Amino acid sequence: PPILVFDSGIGGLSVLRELRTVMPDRRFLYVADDAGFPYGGWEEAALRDRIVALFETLVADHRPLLAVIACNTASTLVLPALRARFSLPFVGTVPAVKPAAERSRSGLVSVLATPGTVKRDYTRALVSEFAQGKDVALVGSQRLATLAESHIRGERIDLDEIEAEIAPCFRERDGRRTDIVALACTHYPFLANAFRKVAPWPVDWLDPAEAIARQAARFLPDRPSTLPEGFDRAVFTGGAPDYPTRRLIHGFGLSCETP
Ligand code: DGN
Repeated sequence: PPILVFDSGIGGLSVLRELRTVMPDRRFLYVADDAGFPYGGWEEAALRDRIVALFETLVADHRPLLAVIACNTASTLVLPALRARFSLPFVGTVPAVKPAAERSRSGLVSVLATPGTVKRDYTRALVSEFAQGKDVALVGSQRLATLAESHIRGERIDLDEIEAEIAPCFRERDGRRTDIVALACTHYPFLANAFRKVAPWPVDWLDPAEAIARQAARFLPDRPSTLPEGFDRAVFTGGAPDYPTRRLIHGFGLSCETP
């Protein structure tokens, strides 16, 4: 059985990449709920119901060993419901507030995410629990996940637009400046080079994918003796994806399927 990696789109591939490095002898099933993309603007109860309903089918059809919710917008909302409903282990991706706060020397930290993740009670609780004494800006962008999707597909992206989206992350107080920006949407690591190009000054861009992969590996201590034959697969809830998406998916060594 595979490890299921779930996102609203192709951003979770940034997590899949690290999962494969840490667990090279596992099979993966990548699920993109592109019919629901983007998750950032969804009403909370409706999004929770949608994801739990999708997992009813996914768990019944594929019997995964473990599921990685490679999406902050979903993880900050739906993990308790998934864990209550299904007996397999779930690993989530939630904003890396604690490591960002620990690593910052200036005390000015930003968390860049979707509007959904930024407004969650869960995210607010992380900040009050783990970033005491630090000045944390929660920055929600409606556009960046879509720009990342375009960029990953090889389309041109407008750097001025990216510059405007990340501008609120950069703050100055009493001669101190933001020195860490946590990437709290799995789409954003694909834009990291663009972010570096347009940032007003250098900062650490914190990508939690590797830590998530190591955490997932701890749930599966026994390694399979041989890798089962065949390809890792990708499933899109919106039906057959367009050509650039298929090319990208094949580039990740995944075969494309419709559910
Ligand atoms: N990749 C998702 C996340 O980490 O929050 C969200 C992308 C989206 O649906 N807007």
